Amino acid sequence: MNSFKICLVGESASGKSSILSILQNKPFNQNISQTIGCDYWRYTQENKSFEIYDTSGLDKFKYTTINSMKGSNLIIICFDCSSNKVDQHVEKWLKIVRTYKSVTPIIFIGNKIDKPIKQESKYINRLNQYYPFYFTSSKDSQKVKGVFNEIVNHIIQSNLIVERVQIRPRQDDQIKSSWCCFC
Ligand SMILES: Nc1nc2c(ncn2[C@@H]2O[C@H](COP(=O)(O)OP(=O)(O)O)[C@@H](O)[C@H]2O)c(=O)[nH]1
Ligand SMILES: [Mg+2]
Repeated sequence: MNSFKICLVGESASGKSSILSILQNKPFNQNISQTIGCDYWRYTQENKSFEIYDTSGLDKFKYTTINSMKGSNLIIICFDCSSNKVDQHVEKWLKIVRTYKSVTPIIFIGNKIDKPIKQESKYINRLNQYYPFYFTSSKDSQKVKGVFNEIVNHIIQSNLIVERVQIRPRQDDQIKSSWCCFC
């Protein structure tokens, strides 16, 4: 497989678009504009092509976000480490992703490590036993690129990638009916 689709999801303002723009060699921007629907960027590295989908965490774009996860080889759930609602946000997005992408590998990026962390999260420590976690700050471009390279190498080398699968809700893990399936 030479083409990989990676989808960035997570709460609004967690820094998804900032991470993507750092990967595009743009400088950190405190006033970065909000993602409308979904953005897309494609790059090639060592004969492999990567498509990165940057989604919106806003409720009004929820259908676009769910639809953007379709066909992903990897889903990255991004969260703001400095938020005092970090557990709620991570739980919410994990539930959404597991509902619609039951077999796609999931990894987490905790962003904004340049800011003070409110308190250590037991919930995240527990999740860390089951999912890979990476931590970064969009203010540190080397760190963002390093983390992304690690993720890409990790997923390719460890055969974590599964074939692209259709969005299908898990029977045992339905969430609110307002989240729609685009099978
Ligand atoms: N301090 C700090 N601010 C960040 C970081 N990443 C993003 N931001 C800021 O957080 C806000 C939301 O970022 P954005 O990338 O639009 O988040 P998105 O909604 O998840 O795409 C913007 O003001 C960014 O400049 C970070 O690592 N550290
Ligand atoms: Mg955005």
